[in-house]
Amino acid sequence: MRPENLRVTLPAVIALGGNLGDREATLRDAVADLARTDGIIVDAVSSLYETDALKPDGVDLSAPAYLNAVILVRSALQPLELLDVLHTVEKAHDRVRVEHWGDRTLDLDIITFAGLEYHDDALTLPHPRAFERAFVLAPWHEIQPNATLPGHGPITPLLAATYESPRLYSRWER
Ligand code: A4P
Ligand code: MG
Repeated sequence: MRPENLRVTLPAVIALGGNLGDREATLRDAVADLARTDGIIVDAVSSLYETDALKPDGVDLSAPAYLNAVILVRSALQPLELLDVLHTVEKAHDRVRVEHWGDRTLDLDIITFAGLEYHDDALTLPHPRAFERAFVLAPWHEIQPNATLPGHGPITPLLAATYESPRLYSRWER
């Protein structure tokens, strides 16, 4: 590699979810979009898990079920730049924002970034609801069982404390 191409990267965990359209194709395309983005290296991809839709009032079995996955990346981008990339990829997959926690083709969230604890209007790190979400913790645990969530500790007991059981939908094949 040429010296000018060396870039410092930091580890981040990204969660993917969607419950509209061809969910599997959308998630696979989104991972491919991120993997070819300059400044993002995808190190690991979890299996896809099917999960009941969580709405502000609780699990909604009348809503289409989600597929969820988690990826481990190294990012040469700053956290807000990474968030911009995620929003661009969401838009490319016809994400529309109508209802809070509403049905969507694609949601991309930064779960952790280099162990940072940070909050402003655009970004909260770690993701404020990740600690209690089986649809984040189960796929994350599959690919990084010793991970810890800043402010909350190891993810193994966090996952054990959740009520929902994500169902293995399909394994990741490149
Ligand atoms: N934002 C702040 N911090 C972050 C972060 N760490 N990562 C801001 C990503 N975004 C972050 O998000 C609203 C704003 O959050 C963004 O503009 C960004 O600046 P959004 O994607 O526009 O809206 P949202 O996703 O509907 O809202 P929210 O509150 O982020 O929802 P969640 O917590 O992402 O939950 N049920 C199942 N089974 N599986 C799911 O994946 N997802 C949700 C959405 C609800 N129910 C689900 C699932
Ligand atoms: Mg979101």
